[in-house]
Amino acid sequence: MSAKKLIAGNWKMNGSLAANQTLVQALLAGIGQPTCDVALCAPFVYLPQLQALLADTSTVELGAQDLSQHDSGAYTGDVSGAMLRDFGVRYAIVGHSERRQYQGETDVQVAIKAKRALAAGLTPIVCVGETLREREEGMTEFIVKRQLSAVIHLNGHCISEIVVAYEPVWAIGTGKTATPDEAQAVHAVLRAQLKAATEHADRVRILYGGSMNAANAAELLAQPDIDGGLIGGASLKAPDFLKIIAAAR
Ligand code: 3PY
Repeated sequence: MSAKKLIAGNWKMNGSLAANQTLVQALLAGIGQPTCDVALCAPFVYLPQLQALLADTSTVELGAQDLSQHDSGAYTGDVSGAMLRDFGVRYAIVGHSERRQYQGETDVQVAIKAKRALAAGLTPIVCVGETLREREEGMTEFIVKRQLSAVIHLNGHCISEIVVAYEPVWAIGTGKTATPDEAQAVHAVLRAQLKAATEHADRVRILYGGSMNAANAAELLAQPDIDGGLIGGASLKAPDFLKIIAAAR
């Protein structure tokens, strides 16, 4: 178990200038001195707005939801790690299942993105997770290990600098959540894989994502290998997100 938990909101493609301001102000008004690290992963276009809204606090850090696998050049529409750093971004989600599914991102691309993030001074939040069919076929361990293994292979000794997020695809946006035991079992597999790769595996935070909410957070976060959460829908509601942050001791 790593020292300090991390609760990161994944806003996905949600928000507006007005809604973001209301949400961030409500979060800052209620957050106090959290015992965990907190981050908001917002759409690229809103990062400057969030940077300004969070300028007077160090309690909430900024995250992006993706970054380019390239450094710079003729890649229309891409945003590089260095550009994100320019806006005070600390984290970048890579390999979210929605990107693997809708943008066809492969394990190798995800591993390259993690490498680019590290090189730019960002902490990649590397998502892994199995589909319902894979779970039913008993493939969960094989799938998550294959996804993480690509990242370990390319990032070598830097692997202790990443954050991992276990997000069962069947629990994303469906309201279904892995039980604490189911989640812990997969987190233990990931921890063991990290241990085989680095002596610093205990400091790698392994987040649970996939419909974590105010009602189930405490039980999930009490598991020995669950070091935080990557929160979808519940991160868009200040009272719910604040309850999850409070549950992360
Ligand atoms: C969810 O909770 O739905 C997520 O995808 C978090 O990243």
